[in-house]
Formats: sequence, structure tokens, C-alpha cells
Amino acid sequence: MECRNWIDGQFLGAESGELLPVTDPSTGEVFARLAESSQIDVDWAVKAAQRASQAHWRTLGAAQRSHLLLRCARTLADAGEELARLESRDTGKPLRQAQADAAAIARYFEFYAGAVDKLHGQTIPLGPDLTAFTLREPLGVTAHIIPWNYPLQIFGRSVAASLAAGNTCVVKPAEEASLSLLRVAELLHEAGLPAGVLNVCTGWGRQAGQALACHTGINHISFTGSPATGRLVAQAAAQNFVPVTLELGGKSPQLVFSDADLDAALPVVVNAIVQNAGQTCSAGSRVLIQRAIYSDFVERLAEAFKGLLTGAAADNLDCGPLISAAQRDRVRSYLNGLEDDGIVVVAQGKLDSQAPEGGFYQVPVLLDHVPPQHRLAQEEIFGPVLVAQPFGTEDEAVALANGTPYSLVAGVWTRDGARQIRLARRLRAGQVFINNYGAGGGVELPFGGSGQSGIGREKGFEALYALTSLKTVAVRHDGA
Ligand code: TXE
Repeated sequence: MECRNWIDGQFLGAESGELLPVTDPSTGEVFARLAESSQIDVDWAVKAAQRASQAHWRTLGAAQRSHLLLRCARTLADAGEELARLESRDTGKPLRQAQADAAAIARYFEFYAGAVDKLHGQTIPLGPDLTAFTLREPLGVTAHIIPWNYPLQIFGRSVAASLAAGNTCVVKPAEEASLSLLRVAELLHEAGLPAGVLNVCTGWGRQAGQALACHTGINHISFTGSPATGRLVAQAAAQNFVPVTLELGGKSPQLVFSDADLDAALPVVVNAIVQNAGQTCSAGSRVLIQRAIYSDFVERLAEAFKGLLTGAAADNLDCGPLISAAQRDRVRSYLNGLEDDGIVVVAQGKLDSQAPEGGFYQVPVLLDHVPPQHRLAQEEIFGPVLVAQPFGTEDEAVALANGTPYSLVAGVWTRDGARQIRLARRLRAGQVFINNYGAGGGVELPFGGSGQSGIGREKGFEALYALTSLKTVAVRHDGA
């Protein structure tokens, strides 16, 4: 399969003619090639987006934009199975997880289709002779640099919001997983999205991604990825005084108190680290357990981990492969020399006997006795590795939970209502979930962190506010 960029309503090969290989994580085999875009291709895409913005998109009536985005949502929903199969092959995630992602992208378009005509300014009373009001205007062309872990979902949350806000978009998917987004671009065109409103340039991050981040025709950048690359993107944005939204991952804790409904907590704690093989920005990668129930709960987690099966994406097991050999080696590097640090592997999942030889597999691992300052407890591993840590008091739980450079999500399991509210306020996280984790996807819920987790909020109405420019107008009308 040879794929081209989607620019100005058509597929176009890279100007250089160069291609880069796409590997199936379940087998390690190359099964497609992508256009290796350079600054020239990115420039074509940005110019197409600028033309579309000026020609019609930014001035299109809210109701018309809403209807069109709703048609996009229906088209994506109809193509859900096709998109899920593509995503599953490309990213290695079990098919049912990719099906959930395909449903989510349609839902993002549906949500933002419904939000377009509810995006209002305000009126500000200034006295009898002056009336002031605010207008929310499109920014222009927005850039979307997307990682490989959830291409469909992350495209949905940032591109649907940006189109709804009246912007046109240029997307740079990850070199490891671009296929579903090229198909999405084509489908959206079929649904009626005019040429140039959405453009997709594939290629290497340091080449196509950097060219997009630095382009002077861009008016906003949404980036999801690593803190190191996020810093480069923010520096590029600073050169052009362009606002950025950075979503840079986490080391999110789930706090399990002794009064919690442990039967309810257990499967959710396991799923929060096993989903997408732990390659999730909001993965619950630390479980903090109150001492009174520590051994019992760790034992129950261990039983669950031993039953987890890892294998090829198409086999739809608990866990698929990691995205690449590099990511697998990165995760394994965290698991070397554990005994020297006194860290205990409490339990591991199993590799399916049918898993192809060349796939990038890492079974889920549950670790105990990890010192709070150890890199396993501090750094984002981005693999199916869960660190268990005990705490005594609520204060200790909060100190442990807040004791990393990240602050994306936290989960709390307790039946004590007052403690639920106290912890919701004391935990340093962009989202706090009480007696659940993720609220079923959260298209409507503002999402993002601070510190090493990034800057700004996506999802919900907050995304629309970030993707519009606020203009204040004051009118003097003497004699009123
Ligand atoms: O990320 P990068 P990588 C974390 C996770 C993972 C680590 C490395 O811990 O192990 O990052 O993953 C594009 N200018 N997350 O190397 O480099 C790149 O092409 C502009 C967490 O894949 O950040 C891709 O599209 N763009 C995260 C995107 O940036 C550049 C999801 C992400 O790649 C660029 C992914 C540059 N100079 C990784 N260099 C999350 N928050 O969910 C690369 N890119």
C-alpha cells in the first residue's frame, strides 16, 4: 500500500517522491509506505488551508457548519468498522479497542457539530451610553501534531473542535500510524467538507512536524506527544507568537482507600494500565493502596495480571503489541536491573502462543517496593507496567499522588463523601475521577494537565474557547 498526502481535496505524492515504511506492530513486517513530506509539502498544505479559510470556511454560518459537521459524524460512524480495522493493524491495538476509538471520533464530530451554534460571546454593561460585547472569531489555520497511540481519537478531539470554531486545519500524524487519518480526510471530503479545509501531511516529526510547527502561516498548534518534542514545538510557536495546546502525558495515580468498593475498583485499575498496552497519556500507571488492605489488594491485582493474555491485534486479546521495536526496548529498559534496587515483580501476564515472532510484545507487569523517587515511580514508561505503592494516611496519599512532575489525571476509590471532595480539591491533576476512571471516554470533559503534562485544555467547550480569538467591541451610543 502506497499512501500520499491529502492536500486541497486530493491525494498528492510528496514533492521529493520519498517514502517511509509503515510496520505492522503485531508482526514486525512492513505493509505500507507513506509520503515523506518536507517543508515544501507542508507549505502547500498550509497555503491550501489559508485559501479555504479566506474563501468561505471562516464566514460560513454557524448552522451550516453544524449541519456539515453532523454529516461528517454520520459518515465516520458508517465507516466505523473499516476505520477500526485500519487503526488496529496500524497501531497494534486489539480490534475492540480500535472500534471504541472509531466510535469516539464520530462522537467528537457529533459533539462539536452540536456546539457550533452555541458558541457565543458576552455583553458587558458599561453604563447608559456604552454597550460592549465580545465576539469569538476563528483563529485561521490550526496545526495538529498527532501521536501514534490514539490517532482517531486525538484527531477527533482537536480537529473537530477546530473546524467547529471556524478554523481550517493541517494535520501531521505520527510516522508510525498515519493510515486511518488519511482515510478519515477522504471520508470527510465525501461527506461534503470543502477542499483545503482539512489537509494531512505525513512524514518524519523532525522534518514535516518541525516544518509545520515553524510555519508562519499557522495560527495555533495542538500537540500531543512527549515533553521533549513538546518543548521544541513550544519554542517554534514562541518564534511566531502562536498559541499552543500541549498534551504531554502523565504518571497518573489511582488511590484506593480501605473503605472502597474493591470489587468495583479492581477491574478498572487493571484496565487503566492494560488498555492500549499502557500507551495512553492518561494511563493509571501507579496504584496507591491504603496499608490496611495493601497485601490483599495487591494479591487480587496479581491474580488479575496473571490472567492477562498478550498477542496480535487481530486476535483481540487483553493486550496487543507495543507500537514499535524502539518503544518495546524503551519499556524493557525500565525493567532491567530491578533486583538491584530491591523492586519486586509481583506478577506478569502471558504471551499468547500464537503471537507472531517479529511482533513488539511486552506482557503486563505488576511491581512492588518501588521507592517513590525511583524513575519507575516518576517517569512515564508508556507500557503495561503498574507500580503499587502503600500509604497510611490521607496526607501521605496526597503527597505520593502529587509527588511527580506530571499532573494529568487521578482516580480515587473511597465511599467517604467528605474525603471524595477533599481529595478532588487537593490532588494536582487536570481531571479527578471518583469511583471511576475516565467517565466512559469524556468527549464533553475538559482535559489537560500542567507541569510536565502540558499546557491548555482540550475536549468539551474549553477546546472551542482555546481555538477562537476573543474580540471586544465597545459602542458609544450617546442619547440612548
Ligand atoms: O513522541 P514524539 P514519540 C510519550 C511516551 C513515549 C514518548 C516518545 O512516553 O514513550 O513520548 O514517543 C511529532 N517537531 N508520548 O517519540 O516525538 C511526531 O512525528 C514537530 C506520550 O513518538 O513526541 C509525532 O507526530 N513534531 C504521548 C508526534 O510529534 C515532531 C503520545 C509525537 O512524537 C517533532 C506519544 C518535531 N521536532 C508519546 N518530532 C501522549 N501524551 O499521549 C516529532 N514530532
